[in-house]
Amino acid sequence: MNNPFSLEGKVALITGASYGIGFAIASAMHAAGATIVFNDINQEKVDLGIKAYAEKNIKAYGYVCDVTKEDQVQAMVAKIEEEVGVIDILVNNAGIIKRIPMCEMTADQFRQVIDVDLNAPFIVSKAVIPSMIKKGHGKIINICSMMSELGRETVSAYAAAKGGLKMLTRNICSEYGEYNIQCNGIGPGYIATPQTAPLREKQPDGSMHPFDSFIRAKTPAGRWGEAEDLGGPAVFLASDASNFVNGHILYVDGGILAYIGKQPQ
Ligand code: NAP
Ligand code: GCO
Repeated sequence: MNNPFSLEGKVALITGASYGIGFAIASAMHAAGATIVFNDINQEKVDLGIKAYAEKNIKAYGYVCDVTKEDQVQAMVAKIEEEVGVIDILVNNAGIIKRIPMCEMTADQFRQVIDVDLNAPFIVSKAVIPSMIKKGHGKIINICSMMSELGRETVSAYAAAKGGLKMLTRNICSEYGEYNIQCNGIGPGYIATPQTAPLREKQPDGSMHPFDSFIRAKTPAGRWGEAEDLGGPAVFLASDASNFVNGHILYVDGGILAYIGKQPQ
């Protein structure tokens, strides 16, 4: 019986994957046999990514593309199909966050977050689905968030985008499931990457950032997640092992969504 978790012979595009969560997911998919394709917003970041993959003995194909620009995305997908092959697995990973109190956030700042975190997954998914239909199968994995379920101060745009991304995931499942395309989400908890670095900075007196202590108290595991913690769940959702899993958001959060938080001692 074939290994249902194998990604041998599959082409995986992970957006925004020069580093961080995207890089860890791409590395895990490579270990499962996938050919890795990634993009980043400028050549310098793509070159950094190619070097970082090479240091792990991964030959990755890198493309410069701003995922919010439909013309760039269409051109990138066409180039990938010509140079590497039809995309079997898409991970909509590229994302930004702006931590600003809502009433101090400009409409343009709000729109920028929605553009990358919600509009871009729509644009990139729309670009890859036609070839997936022709090929008879496809996997789309949207990187959602705990903020697909919960809010907190200063992340209104991000939570709105990630909440919308949860429903875009369910809608792609609904519209394209009949073509053997599975669209699911991964909802990471708090992961130690450049995106959350400001929340973990040591204080001037050397103490932990208050948010760091807050998250550790809210996570049963008592720790931040590592980007590598997302690799296995991503391989599962990219593989034949999940062919009857569709429209599901898999939370990889150390249990934070299940837990009221450490009680006072
Ligand atoms: P990160 O370290 O900030 O990396 C984000 C990546 O997306 C970077 O490579 C960035 O490229 C790229 N990107 C941003 N805008 C782009 C655009 N318009 N076009 C192409 N690439 C673009 O973030 P991360 O922590 O790895 O997060 C990755 C994903 O996981 C995001 O969707 C994030 O919302 C989500 N997430 C993160 C956490 C967490 O705790 N870290 C938890 C839940 C969900 P540049 O460096 O060139 O800007
Ligand atoms: C924040 C964090 C979170 C994480 C993640 C949690 O400021 O609250 O950046 O948004 O990035 O999305 O799942």
